[in-house]
Amino acid sequence: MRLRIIVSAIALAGALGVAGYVGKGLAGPDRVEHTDFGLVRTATDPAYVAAVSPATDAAIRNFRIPITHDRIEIANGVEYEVWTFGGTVPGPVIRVREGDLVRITLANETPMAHSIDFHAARIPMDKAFRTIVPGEELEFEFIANDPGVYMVHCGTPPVLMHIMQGMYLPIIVDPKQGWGTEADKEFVFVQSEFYTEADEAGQLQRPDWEAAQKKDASHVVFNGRAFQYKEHPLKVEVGDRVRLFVVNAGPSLRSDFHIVGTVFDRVYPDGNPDHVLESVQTWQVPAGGGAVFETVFEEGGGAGVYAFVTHAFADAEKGAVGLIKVGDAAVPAMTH
Ligand SMILES: [Cu+2]
Repeated sequence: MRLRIIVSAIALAGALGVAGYVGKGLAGPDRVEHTDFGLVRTATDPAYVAAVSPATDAAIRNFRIPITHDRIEIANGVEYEVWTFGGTVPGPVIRVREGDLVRITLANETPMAHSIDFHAARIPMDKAFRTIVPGEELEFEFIANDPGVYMVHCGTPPVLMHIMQGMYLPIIVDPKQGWGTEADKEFVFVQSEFYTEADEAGQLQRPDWEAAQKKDASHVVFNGRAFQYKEHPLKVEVGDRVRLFVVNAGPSLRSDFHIVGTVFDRVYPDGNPDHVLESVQTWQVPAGGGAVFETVFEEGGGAGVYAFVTHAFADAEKGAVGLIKVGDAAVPAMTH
């Protein structure tokens, strides 16, 4: 057990950072970090914070993840009762480095049974990913030995229901040797779909189990809300190298990830740099998968507005479209 010295220090996450309460340990081999996602929620107003900060140099990382039931807006004027990790959909971004010891404390603060499944972990599911009852806490740990970007989700049956209700988050495992390039900006996109129908009053949406079984989504979204980055474009500078961590939470649809107006310099399927592909137009991220995409918005042709989409356009039409504003471009009025 290397967890010996913990120096408590409060540091609210930066404007771009991972939300949480962070206590940092001393430098050296026992560097320890604590993050409680119950204390500060990831900002979602006016849009879920897609920009991510670099990982700190901690080697042991403790995360407390509360499970909650909340009401959020999944599209303009569409409120929905969701089940969450950390109060938001998706839940908070977790970022660690290859080789880090990751310690999870899962706290079920809801009236029903839930669980958590880390795709980045090699760990017996019957222990770490077991379902916990209301009020119960579960602790487990793993070493993040596989670099990439991964889905984390509730695995309690019916899993389709727990995922369509919002129970997922991304985890980034930075490669030990780095990504091979210097990114100027980094963003996380979690694609997912909702299956909802209006209640009798036409106000609150409720889950549509039949539609979910037929994969007939009502909304397909990046980071939990339809069209949010079309209304609030992400901003980068001309010449920036942009790295995108894309996770497809599903529960059932694929993501054919594409940026209108550029070609990806690099794509790392599963987010592992050993899998590098070069000059890619569109890459499919399967439900339950992830990939890292990089592109440079070059000087010259760079300034302007670019759209990121799933190129499965029946899904893009339901909300999975966003904009990246490069330099001082005016954002034109666009239809979906
Ligand atoms: Cu659940």
